[in-house]
Parts: sequence; structure tokens; C-alpha cells
Amino acid sequence: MRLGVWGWAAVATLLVLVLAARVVVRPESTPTASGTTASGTSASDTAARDEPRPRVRFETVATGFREPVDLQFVPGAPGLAVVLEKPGRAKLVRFGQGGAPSESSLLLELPVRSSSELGLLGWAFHPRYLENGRFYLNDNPRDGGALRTRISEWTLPREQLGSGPPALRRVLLEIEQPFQNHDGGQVAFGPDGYLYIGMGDGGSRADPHDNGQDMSSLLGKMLRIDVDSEPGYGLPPDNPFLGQPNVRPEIWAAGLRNPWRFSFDPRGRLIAADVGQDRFEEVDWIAKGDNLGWRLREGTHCFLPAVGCPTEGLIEPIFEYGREQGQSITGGHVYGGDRLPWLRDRYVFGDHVSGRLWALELPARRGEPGRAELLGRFPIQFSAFARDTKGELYALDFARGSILRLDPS
Ligand SMILES: [Ca+2]
Repeated sequence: MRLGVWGWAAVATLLVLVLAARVVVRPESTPTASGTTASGTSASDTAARDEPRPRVRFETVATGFREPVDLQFVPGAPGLAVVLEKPGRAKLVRFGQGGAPSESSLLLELPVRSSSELGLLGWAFHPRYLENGRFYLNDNPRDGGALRTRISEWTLPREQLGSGPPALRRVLLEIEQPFQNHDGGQVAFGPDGYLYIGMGDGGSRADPHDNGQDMSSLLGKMLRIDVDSEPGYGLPPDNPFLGQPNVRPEIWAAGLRNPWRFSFDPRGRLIAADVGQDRFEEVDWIAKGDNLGWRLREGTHCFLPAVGCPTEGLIEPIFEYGREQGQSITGGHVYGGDRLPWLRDRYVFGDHVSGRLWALELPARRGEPGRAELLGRFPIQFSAFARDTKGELYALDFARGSILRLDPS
């Protein structure tokens, strides 16, 4: 892998000071304390006027990034993380301790297509990263080839982080993309050690090829592969559709529109935020073999057909909200830290357009509505959330290029 125009020697010596002063980002409006329902219609700004002060704020802990879209903490190295910039750069961030400024340096530069929703979109450390130095990327290569999603395997041992470039070990999977939007972006390892890949429906609008329900397509699906198998990748023996004719064996779940960000909670539950089309954004709790409904349904409502759509065998979201609340959901994480004890075990996520932030109590069973509390509305363009080893939560602001930590207000 070529490093690009900078050259590695220059990069290694270039340590960029990314933050000189702490900046606090407070909510723009007062949130409700009583929460929203699964329909998302009971909470409005007007209903929130008399509610108490917001209980959370964001503290800027690093800045200076261009369109950041992913933040992954380095295993075994508290205070060290990788940030992805959509136009094709990965940067190593060392968070300042005790008020010291954070620092960042260039780790990798990739030639990617970065128009629309394309770019360098996802990074996942191997569960045994400290032993094998491996990590995985989701990007859209700019190499003269077809428009596609590429899942690749790289190596950069922990002790070489910040002092040497990573090496491309192999390309695992390439998926052709018909349009420039809805190409997913997240890669994450489950507690089972398998790699999960969130794939959007391939784009345009209203899923014109019905990829979400087409089981012969990898688009509009959650995929699950075994990266510890060579050559190529392996298929976990309990993947739900193995051996079925005209069904791709990599599929773990179907019926997704664009699961831009998803995560596994400490109990191993796979929670995905699926970006909506015209009316509803949704949070899904996904299990093996699920069909989440797109494009038959958008949230808990018919989409195509608009009336009388089938519901049997489709798993409903655990939360949805309408256009009055936001326009593009960004999935987060279940909080587990010490800064906000009252927030523990709740799934915190936001909206990229409205800047609203919610905390969702996960329901007892998937497909049932969970109870969400609107935590506030912030001047932040949420592009991703991250959880550190202590369970504390961070957000990325796409527009301002900053990393923010969730704090009590
Ligand atoms: Ca759905």
C-alpha cells in the first residue's frame, strides 16, 4: 500500500497539536425528561419547555479532523484511538491527560471515492489485535475499477502504531455499488469473534432494485463472515441461510436500508440504526436470520406498498422517530461509564441533521418498543459514536471535525 504524497518518514515526525483549549458544547434546546414513545410523536420541542435543565453536555477533547466518520479505541491502550476521515485518511489520536492537549498523526492515506456517502468509512480491530496486529477497513476504492465497497485486512502491530505504516494483507470482499449513497460503512466484531458488515441497499431512493428483500444480493443486509479462515474468508457454520438456493450465505439479517452505524452492547446484543427514506428513522435490535422489513416497511409503517404491506415474519424496530425529530439517524452505543451513572445500560444515539441526542432503554424483547429519553439538541452533526474501554461515550462532529466526550452538565 502506498502512503500517498506525504511519505512515511515525513508523517512519522509530524505530530499535530490538535487542541489548545477545552471547548464545551451545550444543548441548544431543553430536552424532555419524560421520553418519547416508539412512534416518536409524543415528544416535541413545545412539550419540553417546562422540563428541567439538560443533564448532559459534550466536551471537545480533540479537533482538527476533516469529515471524521469513525472512532475506534486501540485495544490495550487507554487514551489512544484511530479516527477515520471520510476523504481517505486514518489518524492516530493520543488524548491529552489532565488537561494536556490531544495530539494526532497520520496513520494511513487511501485513495477513495469520497463523493456523496462514499469514502473511508469503517475500521475494526481484530479481537486478538494485540497478538496478530490485524485490523479491517470498509472503503470505496478510487482505482479506476467499479464503484464498490471493499472490505480489507491490514496489519500494524500495536508497538508500531505511530512509527510505521500499516500493510495491506488481503482484500476479503468486494461488493459492487449501483449508486453513491446507502453503502453502509460499519465493520465490527461480534462477541462470537466474527466480522459483521452493515450493507446499505445500494442507494438512489426507495431501493429501486428491491435489494433489501433480495436474498441473492449482499446489499441491504447485515453480513457475517469469518476472517480467521484462509484463503478468502470463511462462512460461520451457524449463519442462518447457509446452503439455501439463490441466497447469499454471508447474510445474517435482511431488510435494511442503510445501517450506517451499529454496535454490540456488553450483553452481545446487536443494535443498529437504520437511516430512513421519507418519514421515519429507526433503531433495530437484530438477531440471526431477522428480516427488518425495508422496503416493504419504513419503521413501523408501510412503505411499498403504501397500504396493506405484509408484516408477517418482519421484525419491528425498537424505536422510531419522524421528520419533526430528525432526518438521518446515527447509531451509538450502550453507555457503561462512570461519568453519568444514571445513563448506564441505555443506548445513546443521535440525529445527524437535527443534532438531537437520545438515550433508549432496550426492551425486554426485540421487535418491541423501547422507552427513549431525549437528552437534548446540540449544534453537532453526529457522524458516529464511540465507546472507550471504561464505557464512556464519545461523538464525532462531521461538520466541525471534532471528537467530543459525553459529560454531566
Ligand atoms: Ca425496518
